Order: sequence, then C-alpha cells, then structure tokens
Amino acid sequence: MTNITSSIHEKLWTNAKFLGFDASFDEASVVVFGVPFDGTTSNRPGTRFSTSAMRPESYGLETYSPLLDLDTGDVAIADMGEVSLNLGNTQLVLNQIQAVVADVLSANKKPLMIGGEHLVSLPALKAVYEKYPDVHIIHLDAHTDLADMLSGEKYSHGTFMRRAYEFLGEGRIYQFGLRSGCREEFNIPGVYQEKFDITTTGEIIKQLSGKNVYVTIDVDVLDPSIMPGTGTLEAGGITYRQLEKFFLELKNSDMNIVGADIVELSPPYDNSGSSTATACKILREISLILANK
Ligand SMILES: [Mn+2]
Repeated sequence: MTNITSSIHEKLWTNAKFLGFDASFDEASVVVFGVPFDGTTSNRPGTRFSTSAMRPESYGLETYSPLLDLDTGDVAIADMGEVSLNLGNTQLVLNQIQAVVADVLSANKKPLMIGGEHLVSLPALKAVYEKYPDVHIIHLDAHTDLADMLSGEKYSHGTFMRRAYEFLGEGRIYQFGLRSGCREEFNIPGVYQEKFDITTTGEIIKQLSGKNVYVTIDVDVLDPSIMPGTGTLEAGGITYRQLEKFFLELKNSDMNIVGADIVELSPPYDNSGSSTATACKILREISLILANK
C-alpha cells in the first residue's frame, strides 16, 4: 500500500508542474513562477486564473520544440508554482514580486514570470534594473502601456512602462506590435516603437548584441482571432507565425537575455482553451530560449 500511495503522490506532484519543469530551485537555470494578480485591470479581469489554467493545458505539449530544435528535457527548469500575494494591496503585491525576482537573480538564475496583468512586470523590471542597470527591454504588446495615469492610478497595467521609463530613461525600451495608446504615448522621447507589426525585431536584436535584455510579452500582441483569451482586445494583431520568427531571432541572437515574462492571458474569455494552449506554447519556447542562452 505504501508504495502505491507514494507513487500516486509522486505522479500528482509531477503533474502539478508546467510541462514537467521539475528541476529544484538549486538545480535550475530558469525559474518559472506565476503571479496571479489582476487588481488594476481596466477592462475585463481574469488574468489571475492564467497559470492555474496553463499547467494542466501544458500536458498537451511536447517537450521538444521543432521550431527551436531544443527540448525542455535537456535543460533544468524549475516551476516554483504561484507566488503568495496579498491581492487586495497593490503596493504590497509589487513589493512581493520584486523580492521574488531579486531572489532568483541573486541566485544567478533567470526569472520567467507568468502574469497576471502587465503591472506585474514593473517590479520585475525594478529588480532586474538593480542587478543590471544597463538593461534594455524588448516589449511586445498591442498597447504602449506608457500612460502617465489610468483610471486615476499611477500604478496600473496601462502605465507600467511609463513608470519603468522613469528609472530606465531613454534608449532602453523597444516596443513592437503596438496599435493602441493615446497620442502622447506614441511621442515619448527615446522609446523605440514599431506600430502594427514586428518586422524590425531582427534589426533591433542585432543592435542589442552583447547587451543585457529583458523580454516582456503581452499575449494581446497576437490578433484577437487567435488570442481571444485576454482582457483588452485590440484588432489588427500579429499572427503566431510572426511570433515564431521573433523566437528564432532571440535564439540566434548574441544578447544576454536576463529574464522574461508572459502576461495578460485571461482563460475565462476563451472557453475553447485555445488561448491558454497558445500561451503554453509561448512559455515553452521562451523557457527553452532562456535555458540555452
Ligand atoms: Mn496589452
């Protein structure tokens, strides 16, 4: 009986990890964790349910990526589960996320954070900036997220990049796939912006050779026809194949990618599960890129 019980327990525990990311924290080069926070979402909430939907959905994925010719079975990735967050208190949540990312970085590992809404990237960027003051940001999104205020809030998923800009300064932020924002957000000095497409990622990635880079991907950069499971839909997005071109550029680059995040998946808005499956595939590809760079 003891053996049967322990074997069931082991099986359940293994299944609790994203795509069998079962390395321990100490063994891992990449540390995956969820931050289920959607407290400042301006339109439709639900991103707090992203990782709880992604883990079971990830069992449908192979560990091998035909695109990258890399396999998660060949690298050490830890899925640490969800960060325990005091969801009613935004400032406390931000501090908690910053502490976790700082901890991962101080262990010389790469954080791969799953949101949650996009505000969760701000404390991650602060922690990354503290370790790498020269860090550059590659940001894929339908929205600039450069508003100074949103719904009366300085700290919101629509303002997080403006807050980051305040400490990063000019020449550090590279945005792609943009198709929404107020006029001012498209005229911020020293922020690179490609509207509607991601055709210039390759050129920018070459320019950033040798630099420390953090990558943040809002899944709404994809067209709503393939990513309906998100809170702030914006027509005119890119295709998954365009995203794959970007993944290959990252894999083949000479940048030092110090961490990444994938945010704004909101499973309740896509009952087909397709959006969640797509987000899982993005997570597999980014984790493989991080683990091999
Ligand atoms: Mn967005």
